[in-house]
Amino acid sequence: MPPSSPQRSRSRRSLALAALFGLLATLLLYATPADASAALRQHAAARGRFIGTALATGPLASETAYRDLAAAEFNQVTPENALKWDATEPSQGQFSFGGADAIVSFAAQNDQQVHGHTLVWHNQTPGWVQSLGATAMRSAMQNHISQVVGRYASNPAVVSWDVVNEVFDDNGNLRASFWYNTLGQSYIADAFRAARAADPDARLCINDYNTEGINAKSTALYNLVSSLRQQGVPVDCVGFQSHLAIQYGFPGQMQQNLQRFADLGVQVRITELDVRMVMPRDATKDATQATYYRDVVNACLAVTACAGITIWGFTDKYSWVPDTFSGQGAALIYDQSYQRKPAYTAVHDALAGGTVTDTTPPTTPGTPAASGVTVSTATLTWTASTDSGGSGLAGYIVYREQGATDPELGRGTGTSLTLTGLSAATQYQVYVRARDGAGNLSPASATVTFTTATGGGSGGGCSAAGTVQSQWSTGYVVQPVTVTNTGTATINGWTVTFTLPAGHALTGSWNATLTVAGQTVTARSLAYNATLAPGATATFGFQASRPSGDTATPSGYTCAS
Ligand code: G2I
Repeated sequence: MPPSSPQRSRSRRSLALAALFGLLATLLLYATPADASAALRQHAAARGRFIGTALATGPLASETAYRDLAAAEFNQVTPENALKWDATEPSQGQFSFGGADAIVSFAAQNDQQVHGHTLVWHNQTPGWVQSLGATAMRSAMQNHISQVVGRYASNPAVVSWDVVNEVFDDNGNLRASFWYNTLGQSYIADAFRAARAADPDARLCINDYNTEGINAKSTALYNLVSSLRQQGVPVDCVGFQSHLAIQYGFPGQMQQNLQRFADLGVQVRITELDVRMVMPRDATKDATQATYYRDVVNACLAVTACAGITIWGFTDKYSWVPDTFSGQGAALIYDQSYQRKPAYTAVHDALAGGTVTDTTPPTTPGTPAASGVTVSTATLTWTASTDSGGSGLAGYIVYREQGATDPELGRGTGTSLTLTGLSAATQYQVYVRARDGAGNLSPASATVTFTTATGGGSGGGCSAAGTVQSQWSTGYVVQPVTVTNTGTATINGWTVTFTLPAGHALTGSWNATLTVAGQTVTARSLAYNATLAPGATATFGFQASRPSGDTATPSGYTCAS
């Protein structure tokens, strides 16, 4: 470029500014000449994603360097602590939004979207909430959500919320928090409904850690999200915290895990990324850390429904890690002196990378043909789709045509699939959609209709029994309902029916798909627990509400296979 060009003279002016304004102008320089050195937010925006940081109110108020980098590099922010219950409602009905407002107005000034973290959590919640009885606790939760979400409902900067945070233990059981112990599982659905009522336009997320890879905890989360959505609970998004450590390895199958959630129809996002190490830092650890950052960004970029990545802070000067994990730290992308680390470059280069996002869906699969229809199974075969978008054909999903939401009946990678767990003597109208590696779904194929055989086949047979695990005046949890193959042949799918007393309503279920017609509940096996050898058992559970004072519980558990 000739020295006299306008571009160059703008650059000279930037240099002059640098002398005057120090760091701010240095950032301008970085942003001026070439795309390759643009800020993280510019590259992220070009990929249709956000790159964010958690913000702490202290340094935001007191440090220019902190503010300038936060503004220059990120197009999304999450208040690290300022929107938690202990900050916003320290005593009942006394709300304080000073810290949160400061972050929201900073974000608005800098064209950044805000993610609200977090409405219902077992940490950083004042003692007064924890000691309430069930009725008072439920209404305190609903009021808190209504006030906090309501305050920002008309603010265009605030676009999403962590409605519930960390509801699972690592083994996949629901965490025995004071919320769960007092209210049962129903607090989760109630929290989402309250948030939707307070801001119908906000995106509502469930957030957790150690759910990045495919494991027991992420599978429990997957089942919960699937079941909540089937019940019409407004869960729009799943957050994967991603507090990683180089000494523990990278989560297994992260991209596939994000994709399976995306296939439920939710947005996914990386919400609290950091990668810690055992101190002291060295170049080898920094390099390994950089690959973790790169791989997380690439996993998100490979999944169309992944909205973006929030890093849990940006400078090692301010990080929760050393306070929590003694002897560990250096988890972020800038060091304590605001110098970029290899992890910064890794995030930058991954966001700037040349991989073109595939937005082209595969072609429509052929009309499926049904064969081998039994009491509970049927085999479908269809002609293949093709994919030209670059990510390649990843497989097919079979859906049941049912109206507003069509449940998934199974998925596979080939052009034939045996459906299991079907109900006896039932008509099914099904269709197939192809899926590519980026999660794009093809149009639906034409449908095929078949009817399963009548039950009671040779050697078949199963029984079911339900145990009330806990109950309170207005509800109960039945766990487990144990399904036993009492026959002499393997069964491929079971259906349990039972009677719900009048006035009772299901509020949650797990490990089976439950539907209600009048007072009859039908629970169908899922792909992973449909097959039972003779004598083998599977379990599922559910929760229901009932009128106060009613002590009845469900009865008449009957199993068919
Ligand atoms: O623990 C890491 C994160 C896990 N997921 C949920 C996040 O909300 C959580 O964030 C951390 C914050 O980064 C810390 O800053 O949550 C911690 C508490 O649960 C936060 O630490 C607290 C300290 O424990 C308090 O002593 C301190 O007063 O931060 C408070 C405000 O600085």
